[in-house]
Amino acid sequence: MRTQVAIIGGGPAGTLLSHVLRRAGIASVVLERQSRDYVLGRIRAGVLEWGSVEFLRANEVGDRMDAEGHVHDGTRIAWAGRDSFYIDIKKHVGSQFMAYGQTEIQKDLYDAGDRIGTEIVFDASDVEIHDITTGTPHVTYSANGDTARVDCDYVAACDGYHGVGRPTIPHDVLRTYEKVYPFGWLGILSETPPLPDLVYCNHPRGFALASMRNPMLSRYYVQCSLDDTVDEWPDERFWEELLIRLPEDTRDEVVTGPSIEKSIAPLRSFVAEPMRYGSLFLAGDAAHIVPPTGAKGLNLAISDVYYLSRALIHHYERADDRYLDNYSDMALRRVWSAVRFSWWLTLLLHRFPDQTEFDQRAQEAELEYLRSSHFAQASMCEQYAGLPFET
Ligand code: RFL
Ligand code: PHB
Repeated sequence: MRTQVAIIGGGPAGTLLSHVLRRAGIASVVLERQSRDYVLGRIRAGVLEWGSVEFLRANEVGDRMDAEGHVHDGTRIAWAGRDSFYIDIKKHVGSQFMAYGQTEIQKDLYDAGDRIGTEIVFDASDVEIHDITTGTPHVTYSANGDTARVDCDYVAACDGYHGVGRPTIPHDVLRTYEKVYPFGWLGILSETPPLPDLVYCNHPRGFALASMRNPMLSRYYVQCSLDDTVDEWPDERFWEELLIRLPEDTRDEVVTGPSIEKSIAPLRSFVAEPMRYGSLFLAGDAAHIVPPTGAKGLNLAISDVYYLSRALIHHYERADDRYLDNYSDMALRRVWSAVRFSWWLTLLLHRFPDQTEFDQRAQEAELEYLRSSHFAQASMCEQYAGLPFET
């Protein structure tokens, strides 16, 4: 098989890239290790920056998002059981965000792919990248017991944190930066009406977050120990803990019910540089991970695809490699800014096992500053809403 761009990973980054390229007449093949149903069953992100919303719209995969997603002007923050305060993002920076599940975006992308004829191979195992510095790379994989080969001009590794793309880059070229946090997030989905706003809470017993997917689907999280298992958290315990951590002004509004999904995710910050090696480009979680506190992971995957698709389109349509050559630097500027913001918000809102009384008081002072200062709120809003894409 011969194509122009071989894409490894059929998550949001890989499928969006193949979709945008296909619209520009550039051929690609996506190799996804899992089945389509498996990918669609993973519950993950729920918040889209406006730049992500506009990029999806511009590529005609935004209709259902616009019909079913929920536009928000701001978000709530609470601490130490006090009443929450509203941070009005629209007022401070003129931007909004959209609550729309990653699962739904993934479904929209697969459906759009069926319509416009993008090529996705599901259940592709043993993917390997070859000759990445030669200018004539190829990728091999196994499917249905056979081995297949894809010859291509470029390889885009959109294969997430545990993929094969990043380890293909030699150790003496790749530089990685990592911070692991000493807790996880236990998340549940329940078919109950959500609170009207997202509410982020810092409570003495740990962080909590109220979020949503649609008018009858709520998403809630509580900070938990890394040793905890889902079995140790029956629904009754989850709801009891969530209600303790939520501020009084929101507690009474929460409608509880049986969970339909429950999972624990560890929190990590991670960046790999550079995001290009020879003909290989990394995009999305393959190159970077952020703790979910800032709601940035999916948005970074989308902005990487924005930069990479533009670079490939300029290469094929105009023989202009300026954006390809700048891809790593340009993408990493946005990545580091989101990594810093996600780290900062994680420090502000969580209780750390080794937190001293000094740390505690400094954290409270910062929360008070955020509550009372227009400037602190504007800075947070600018980053939560997402920095603009570079031209
Ligand atoms: P993905 O989604 O991991 O997709 C990678 C795909 O590659 C496949 N794959 C392979 N395929 C072939 N061969 C191999 N060797 C392969 N190895 C892996 C995998 O099967 C998979 O299908 O990466 P991508 O596309 O870069 O997308 C990134 C996002 O999924 C991720 O950043 C977000 O979900 C993070 N995230 C959030 N991001 C936000 O922007 N807003 C949020 O509100 C938000 N909330 C979250 C989150 C992540 C969470 N978890 C579970 C970590 C909340 C949570 C709880
Ligand atoms: C979610 O709805 O899953 C969600 C929302 C906001 C975050 C993280 C996750 O910061």
